[in-house]
Amino acid sequence: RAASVSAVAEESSAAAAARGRLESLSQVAGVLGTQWGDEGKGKLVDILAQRFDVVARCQGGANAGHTIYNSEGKKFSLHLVPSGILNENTQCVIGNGAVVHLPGFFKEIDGLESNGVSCKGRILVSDRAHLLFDFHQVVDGLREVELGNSFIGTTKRGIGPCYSNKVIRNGLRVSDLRHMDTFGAKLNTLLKDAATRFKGFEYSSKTLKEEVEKYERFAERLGPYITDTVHFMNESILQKKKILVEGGQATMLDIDFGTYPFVTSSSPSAGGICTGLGIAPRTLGDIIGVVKAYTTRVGSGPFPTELLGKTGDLLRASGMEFGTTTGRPRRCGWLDIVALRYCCQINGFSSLNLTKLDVLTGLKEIKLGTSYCTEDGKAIDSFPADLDLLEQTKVKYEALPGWEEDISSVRDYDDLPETARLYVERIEELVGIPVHYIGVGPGRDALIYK
Ligand code: 2SA
Ligand code: GDP
Ligand code: MG
Repeated sequence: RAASVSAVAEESSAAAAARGRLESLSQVAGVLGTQWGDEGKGKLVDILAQRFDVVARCQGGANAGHTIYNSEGKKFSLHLVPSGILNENTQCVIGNGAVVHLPGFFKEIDGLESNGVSCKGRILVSDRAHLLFDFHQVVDGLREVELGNSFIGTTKRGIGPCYSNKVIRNGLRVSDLRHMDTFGAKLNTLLKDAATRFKGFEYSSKTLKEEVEKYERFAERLGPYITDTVHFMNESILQKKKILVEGGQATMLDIDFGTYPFVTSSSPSAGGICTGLGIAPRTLGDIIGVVKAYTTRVGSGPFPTELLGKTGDLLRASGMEFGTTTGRPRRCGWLDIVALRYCCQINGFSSLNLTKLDVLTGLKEIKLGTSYCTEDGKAIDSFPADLDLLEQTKVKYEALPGWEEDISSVRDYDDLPETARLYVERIEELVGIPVHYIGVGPGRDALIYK
């Protein structure tokens, strides 16, 4: 009896910690990636969505892959649909800063609906969001081939080419679906450009006609989803609704702050929340940075703490590090504190969610990359913009002791092995931001509230 009483007490202290954390979150909050993506943003958004009225995506497109599990343990891989969708009271928004591939969007919705997740009336798509066409995906692939050995390693979801059209100002937006009379001519301009630019790209008036007809059908189907989401978001704020913003990718893949040109074409950092949703900086409250307990990267580009040997393979296998969208194996390495500090400066996180701590179980020693220096030992004070310098960077590591215990069912911070707590607290100390959430498994319940 004493044991069961203490089990109840233990359970309630974890539940109380969870309630405290969830209740204290600001009216408008954000969840952003801090590394090179796939930190586990979707899982946190899905959990926090219980307490939010609106979950909004502000950038990126179907390049994102957010894996979440419902309370029965059923797995969902989301790409464009926000990770609040499993919580039936949450309204989901795809903001103006996102790029929308309608065939993929409807496929995702059909998949969710056939798995019992109702999407009707629950997803609003910005009339200002840009349309991403199949041809953008073809061009994405052609650009990668053209780059030869310097390829970026994109997801080939057409992201760069679609944002290029947005920035060069000839893209088509969701609101263009209301003007099908001029849609074909505008699309023709884009296709003509692509055919002029790429030898391998061909199209005919027949394919254009078929594409326009397809979009006429999409226009009808999308009608009920199309919304002035800038107005919706701002009205929701005035009505005191709780809004959670879900970032895709991460700061180290940011078009401005990432390891350019090995980046995505949008702003996955805090600034992207305002530009991608049309809400004012002053409305933002808590911004939670999601940090994997080690680092992964998919695609090309510098990765100073990458582990090319056995330990990297071990992390990939135990962390199941394969792309959610493309299935590509992810490169693995130690946690890079220099890059994380840089990311924290840019985003001003209120707290961190350290994820996948369970994956480190069994390692004798865990390393943290704490500083960079040049080949001749000169200290590098900030995260370099210069890729040549970054490629030659030497990382100095601090080694911490590991733990053997299975931590996947721990829910109370104090029940973690001492060395696991030491690891968490050393990260907090090095970056100066508290860790409020710790992931110890992929499931919804596998979260410690600290
Ligand atoms: P893109 O397709 O133009 O955005 O690619 C440019 C770079 O951005 C990286 N990128 C990503 N990195 C990690 N995860 C992403 N989503 C998927 C996932 C990736 C996958 O959740 O696993 O399945 O491969 C994502 N999306 C873009 C990309 O690798 C390029 O380095
Ligand atoms: P996102 O793009 O940031 O949402 O992350 P992904 O979904 O692409 O990749 C994260 C992967 O790790 C997914 O398969 C998650 O189910 C899984 N995951 C998330 N948090 C944890 C955790 O704490 N432990 C373990 N073992 N897996 C986790
Ligand atoms: Mg992902």
